[in-house]
Amino acid sequence: MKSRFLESFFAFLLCGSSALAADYAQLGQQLARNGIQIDEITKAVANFKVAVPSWGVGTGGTRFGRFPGIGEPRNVFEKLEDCGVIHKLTGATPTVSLHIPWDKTDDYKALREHGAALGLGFDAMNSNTFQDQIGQQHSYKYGSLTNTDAATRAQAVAHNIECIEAGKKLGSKALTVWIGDGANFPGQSHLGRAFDRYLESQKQIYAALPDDWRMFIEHKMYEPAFYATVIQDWGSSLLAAKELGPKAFCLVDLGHHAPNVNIEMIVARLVHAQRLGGFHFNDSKYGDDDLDAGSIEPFRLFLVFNELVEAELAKAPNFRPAHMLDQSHNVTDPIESLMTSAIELQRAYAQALIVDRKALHDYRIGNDALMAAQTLKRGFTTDVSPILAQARALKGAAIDPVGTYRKSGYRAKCGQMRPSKQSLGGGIV
Ligand code: RM4
Ligand code: MN
Ligand code: MN
Repeated sequence: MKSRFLESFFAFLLCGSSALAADYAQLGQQLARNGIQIDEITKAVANFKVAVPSWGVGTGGTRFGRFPGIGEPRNVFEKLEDCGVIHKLTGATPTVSLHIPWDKTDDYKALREHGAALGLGFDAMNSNTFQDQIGQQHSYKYGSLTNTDAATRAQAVAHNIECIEAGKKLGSKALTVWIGDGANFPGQSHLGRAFDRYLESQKQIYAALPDDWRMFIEHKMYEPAFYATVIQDWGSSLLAAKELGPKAFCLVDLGHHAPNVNIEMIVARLVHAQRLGGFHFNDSKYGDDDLDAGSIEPFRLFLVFNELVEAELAKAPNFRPAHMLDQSHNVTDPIESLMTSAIELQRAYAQALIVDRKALHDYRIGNDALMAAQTLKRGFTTDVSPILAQARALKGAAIDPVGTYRKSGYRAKCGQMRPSKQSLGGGIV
């Protein structure tokens, strides 16, 4: 499907709304009473961007099974088309993050052009050494970058360098490295030596990074390794980033922590260390559930954005976090989930932006815990939906993205144009 097709599909559905004008004016008056100019917030929200994960536009699955949706994209070119729809309707997702080899193609130039025609660029490249590929010489069953076998480590290093090379052709500027390496049993692995091997491998990948690239080190507490994961927490991630050099940063995936961990606190510390590289936004109830951002714990998301706004206002050095979604959609239309998630991030951002920072500061200094908490929470409890809709309207995106998408019939059309491949396997994507 070419971009002109997308234009014709949605153009007639992008229209103004008198209800929005009234709601926006009313919220504007309310915020003005606290000295906040609504148009400034709308402008900031309109500038907010988040990358869509290519692996998120197909229907996800669990290790128990996968229930495919209608008209799923069958290759990376079709994935980009769906990403184009998400951006067209939200105006918030101008980039896509690819996963290699899932998105491998022999014509990256054509892929880049295809993206450009859809208004899309490329965010961080993701390597995959947590699965074996057909024809692969050495297995990652017992680890990749930290494998005890040097040839296996070398193969994993080479794969990451291949991802950088592909990314260069696409205009990407970052490599995200997440490995599942670890142990299922106490005693299985020497915890210290595994980390040493990790650093040794990562140094080789780091050496291949172009000067204007960044490496994002993504930690995850467990899964697939259930006893000990080599890069299991932000401490290990930060140690590695510091040892590797100034182009290495830590990536926070919201689903990769122990239950009840204070993630906004981690964000604050990484900002302080000048090593916050970016996020994989999603939500979770129990583990790495990869549910839609803001669907389970919107207050937590708000608190994370509160730290980001604090850092932005303080002009924290080296503060340039990449925003990316990392979700798996098992029971919803992925396009709808991804649009909704991008909007939830903008909501959390807007809510954090309207917090009365001066009052909050004064209450903190005066040790008025109750009023400090209430001042912060007022941002969260304010319905900023008119700001989000106005930001979209200004950009020519849809006031109601999901409604517009449903009316368009895009999914049904995909069902006709993309006959499904029979697949009964499990798997994360
Ligand atoms: C991992 C992690 C990575 C993602 C894979 C698919 O749990 O979140 O970011 O690349 O899943
Ligand atoms: Mn992730
Ligand atoms: Mn994950």
